[in-house]
Amino acid sequence: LNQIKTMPQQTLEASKDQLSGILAPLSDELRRHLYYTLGHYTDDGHPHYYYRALATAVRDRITEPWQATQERIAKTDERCVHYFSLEFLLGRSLNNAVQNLDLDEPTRDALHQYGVALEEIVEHEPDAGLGNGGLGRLAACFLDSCANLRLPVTGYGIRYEFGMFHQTIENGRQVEGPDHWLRDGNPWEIERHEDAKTIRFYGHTERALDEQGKPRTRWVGTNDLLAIPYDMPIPGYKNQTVNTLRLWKAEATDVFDLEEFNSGNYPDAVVQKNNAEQISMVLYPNDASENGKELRLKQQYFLSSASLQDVLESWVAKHGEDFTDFGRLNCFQLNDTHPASSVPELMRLLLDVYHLDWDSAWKITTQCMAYTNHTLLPEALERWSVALFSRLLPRLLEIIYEINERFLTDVAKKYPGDVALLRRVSLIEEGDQPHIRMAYLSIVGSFSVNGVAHLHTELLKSGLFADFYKLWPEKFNNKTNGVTQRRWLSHCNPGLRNLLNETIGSGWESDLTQLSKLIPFADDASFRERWKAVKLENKRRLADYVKANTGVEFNTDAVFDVQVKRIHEYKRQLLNVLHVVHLYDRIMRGETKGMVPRCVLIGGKAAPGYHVAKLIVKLINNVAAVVNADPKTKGLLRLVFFPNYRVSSMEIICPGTELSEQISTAGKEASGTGNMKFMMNGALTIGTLDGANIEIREKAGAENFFLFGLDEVGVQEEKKVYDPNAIIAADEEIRRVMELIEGGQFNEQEPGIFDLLTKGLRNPHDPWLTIADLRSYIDAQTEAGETYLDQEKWNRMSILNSANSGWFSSDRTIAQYADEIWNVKPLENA
Ligand code: B1N
Repeated sequence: LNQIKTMPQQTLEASKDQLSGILAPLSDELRRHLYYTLGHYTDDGHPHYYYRALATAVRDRITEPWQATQERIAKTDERCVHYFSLEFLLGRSLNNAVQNLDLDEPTRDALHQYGVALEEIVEHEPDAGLGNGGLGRLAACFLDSCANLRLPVTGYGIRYEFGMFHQTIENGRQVEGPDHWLRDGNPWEIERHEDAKTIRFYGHTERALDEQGKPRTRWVGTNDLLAIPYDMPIPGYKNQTVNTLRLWKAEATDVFDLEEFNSGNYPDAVVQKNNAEQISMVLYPNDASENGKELRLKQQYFLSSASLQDVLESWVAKHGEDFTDFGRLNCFQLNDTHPASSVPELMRLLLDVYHLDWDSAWKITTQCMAYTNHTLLPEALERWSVALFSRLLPRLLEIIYEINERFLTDVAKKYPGDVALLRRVSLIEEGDQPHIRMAYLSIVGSFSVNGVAHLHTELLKSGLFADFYKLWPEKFNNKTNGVTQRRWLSHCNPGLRNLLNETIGSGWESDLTQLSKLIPFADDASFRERWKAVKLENKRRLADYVKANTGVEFNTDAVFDVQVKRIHEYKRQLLNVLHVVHLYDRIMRGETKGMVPRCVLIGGKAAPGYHVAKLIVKLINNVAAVVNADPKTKGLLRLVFFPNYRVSSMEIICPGTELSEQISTAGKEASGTGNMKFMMNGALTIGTLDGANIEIREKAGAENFFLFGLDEVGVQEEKKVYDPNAIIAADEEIRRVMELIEGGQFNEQEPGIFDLLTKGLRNPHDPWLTIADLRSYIDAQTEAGETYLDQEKWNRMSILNSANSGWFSSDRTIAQYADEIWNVKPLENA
């Protein structure tokens, strides 16, 4: 190493050239890694070792374009983007890399020598479950699209030792287990100890004059730890571009406290190490809710500080301490308010470390920060207690106070005398225990604020952020979410991929709008047959998967009706269950005329502390047990709760789905992204006018979407008069459904356990208005069922959904971020 370090630049370049010729054909590399890297004889290879060896061989193939891309990014005089997110829900990487590097054939050939199939090997990769749900998966789709579009974008996150918990079901209830995804090592990461950063907590601030006699603030007496970066490659699609996802791991500054160690106090010596490493130990499993824990705030600041230091240090290495162009050449996209401490932290670094004056630092900060909001739910809006903040991050609190003071002074100038306005927009919520409003801090510190679907952005402007919209209308914009078709169509649905390629060519893989070429084929009966055959094959695959994971048989003649997403009251899995109970009731009454056979699958994780969500899981499982055991339902109705739903299970579930359940209370689901995956794969949607459903319906055509329920305005109106008990009493079928559940049909052994749920449904203050939408939902389900009986019609609608899904590619979303927020251009080819 020292030899290389002292080599002159020319020799270094030359040795790189030599290196690039080192790699042998992939099959030799696979053998080499099995034997030399992993120490395994080729014939004792457990499939797990094939996975590791293959992943390593494929990663070697990424190294050169990765290095080349990073060098181009380092050299560019154009703007670069840094995407800050507490979550990146990547799922598996091997197949993605093989596909994007165009290594499918050599990979299969290489595995052939051992008589194993790629499909079998990829199963041995654990999901990188570094996220909760839509927000984390969106970040992963965005990275894929950025690399596909050759944009200079780096992701920054946390390398959680334990990702999203593992869910099992015992006696119908969710049981959480640890997800030790790194146990067998991670071939996709490169540790870069040399780029470690110091992160500080606690302590206090002091003011003193520096050598030039200028007043300076020093943050002293801190508790320090290290952030160690681990880089993961994000390969673009067949374009020689490889971006970086940099994930930080927390470590103690010194592995052992030597004094403690030498004095024989061995256990105490490791305390510091353990405390430090806690910060990146586990992902908080709360989706769309905050929990206010100190460790969570530590995680947030840890990410912000390490990542900002990283960008600033690279800047200084290249430009010296001249920050004139920093704001023009950098953009930080904040994925919700989780990394919002980046605003005061960038100010701190510019003021206290690089000694800029306030106005210059603030100008730079507001030139490069951009904020994406992902939810309107009040329980998810982050507020940190001032007391906690002042203890943990005293210097940042001072800076936040000063931002607030200057901001309120400006507002007062614009709206003299409006004290109520000042109180409303203040970054500090006053009260017994004052809190910092992280969303407001993000808005004030950013040049761009965006929502994630048209309706969501409109509601932000007219509701939650109305005062800020009035102050700065130009900051607000919409970026409707999207998903990557490389994973969510091409990779997960090879049957459909082949049919598409034969029919319209393969251009859709990097330009999804080309799917519109399919529209005329909706009227072609022979094409419809082929479409249906592909779906049938995917349904078989899904049925096998369901059988293997739950023991329940899905009949492929039935309509496959699916709702997979986090379990949350606003997503209304309860509404789905009520409909299943209604179908069961019809079957028991013998009223099955015109009823289409249905297999209903529900999957998702409940936050461990969310009691009602966990009870909903229990209800689904109990209803499933009764329905599936009753001989009368045979051939007509099945219900399963799919355990441990995750990215890799969606890759099998989504292609086999025919009816996509998107049934949230209008105004509550910011966007949804599962809805888009299903649409691409030819499922029809049954849904409310919520989030991106509205845009899905517009693109698909109203006649190709099963709409039901109140819209957002209707929800507001209904809340004034809502009387669920009157609705139940007046509707015979709904009354029967409630009586079945309340009568203990599904909990004979455990009386009363579902009372909380049924009472909630009957409560006039039920915020989710489940009973208000139930009649309309049942009718829309009936219509969907009748449509399914006309297979020609159904398949036509299915083709048109897929053909019109081009808008929902994250390539489109990212192109809009690049043009309208980031102002970045694709990297030139080397
Ligand atoms: O973000 C997705 C949207 O498609 C979904 O509609 C939205 O619910 C989801 C705190 C969240 N919003 N907020 C979160 C996640 C973790 C956490 O700790 C909040 N997730 C969403 C992508 O835009």
